[in-house]
Amino acid sequence: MEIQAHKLRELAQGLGIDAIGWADAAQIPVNITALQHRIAQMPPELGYVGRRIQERLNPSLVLPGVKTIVMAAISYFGNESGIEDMPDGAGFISRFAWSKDYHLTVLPKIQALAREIEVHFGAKTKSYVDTGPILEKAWAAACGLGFIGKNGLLITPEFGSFVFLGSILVDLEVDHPALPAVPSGCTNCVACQKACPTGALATPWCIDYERCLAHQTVTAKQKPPADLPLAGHLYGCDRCQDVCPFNRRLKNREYRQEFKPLPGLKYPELRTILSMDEQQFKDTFKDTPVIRRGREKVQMIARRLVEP
Ligand code: B12
Ligand code: SF4
Ligand code: SF4
Repeated sequence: MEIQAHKLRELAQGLGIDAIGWADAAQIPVNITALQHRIAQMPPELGYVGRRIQERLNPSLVLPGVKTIVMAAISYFGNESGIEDMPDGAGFISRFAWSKDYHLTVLPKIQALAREIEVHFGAKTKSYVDTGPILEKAWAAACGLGFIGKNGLLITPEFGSFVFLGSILVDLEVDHPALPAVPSGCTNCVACQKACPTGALATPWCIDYERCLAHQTVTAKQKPPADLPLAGHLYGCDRCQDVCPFNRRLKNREYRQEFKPLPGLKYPELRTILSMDEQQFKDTFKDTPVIRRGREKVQMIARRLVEP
């Protein structure tokens, strides 16, 4: 049996998925030498990417008999300004963390689509959002959902880069070929490289992980290097996306209900963050990605922002 492309699209649309595509699971969409080179540059906290490299390069180790990788994109952008309007004394939380954790909102949609694929087509599936051994950006590009920009992110022509990606491995083929690749829209643009406050994008497409504030404020275990400017960022960073022309033209989009910013999450006051005890921290960030970072590390960054 094959998956009918039109039915797959219909199921995805019914679940609120913004874009869907698929690719032949046997055609690994990365240059293996480049990938290994990049993995060798990753800091220890991102070591998990390299540890499961065999699975990343061979999806049949994840789902035996896999024929197709289905990739989904869900936009989380809405009509709110970014760090440029942040008041004095506040710290910036990245857009992806203004609402309930995407592992709690996006993953259930991807799992629901996987279940529909199983029921309708008698397939076996395995699905992930973020945490699986899947090169999600590269597969999304291979599925024709968008191109990888100089900021290192998957950019869709319609929804820009503020999208979460989800992947479904399926042991069946689709009855239509993959969508054509989306040509790079970066051309001579260097807006993201210029906007990066730390120089982490000095080499386009190859983010300097140690200099990236997303890493330093979300995943790093140690204090950020003393000479690295934090530029107001408390948790995550959106600068290389906010300036991107593919996102700038999205202005005035209505938020989807599940991604509406929760009160107090966008520009929290640093003094308030620093005065929080464990219970107050939990009450404020409950169910959001910030809770995974833990109070001590968030306060460690807040302290740096208050006393640079
Ligand atoms: C590890 C990780 C991180 C790390 C490293 C990021 C990175 N660039 O890989 C850190 C902590 C820094 C991070 C930050 C963020 N992340 Co992150 N992250 C991941 C994760 C778990 C794995 C990524 C991975 O495998 N990297 C492997 C390395 C080797 O990839 P790479 O650095 O891009 O290297 C490639 C390029 O250099 C490329 N390359 C080299 N030369 C050239 C030349 C050309 C022309 C091209 C096209 C490519 C190219 O080839 C290399 C090999 O493929 C994915 C989820 C997943 N399972 O995929 C989410 C994911 C990539 N993250 C995501 C998000 C939202 C973010 C943040 C925006 C969060 C935030 N606001 O703070 C930031 C963005 C920072 C940035 N500009 O990239 C989303 C991205 C959605 C999208 N539109 O692309 C993902 C897909 C999660 C999800 N399921 O939605 N992340
Ligand atoms: S997320 Fe911020 S620090 Fe990281 S590359 Fe983009 S602009 Fe630079
Ligand atoms: S800001 Fe410009 S160079 Fe950077 S990803 Fe967007 S289009 Fe490409």
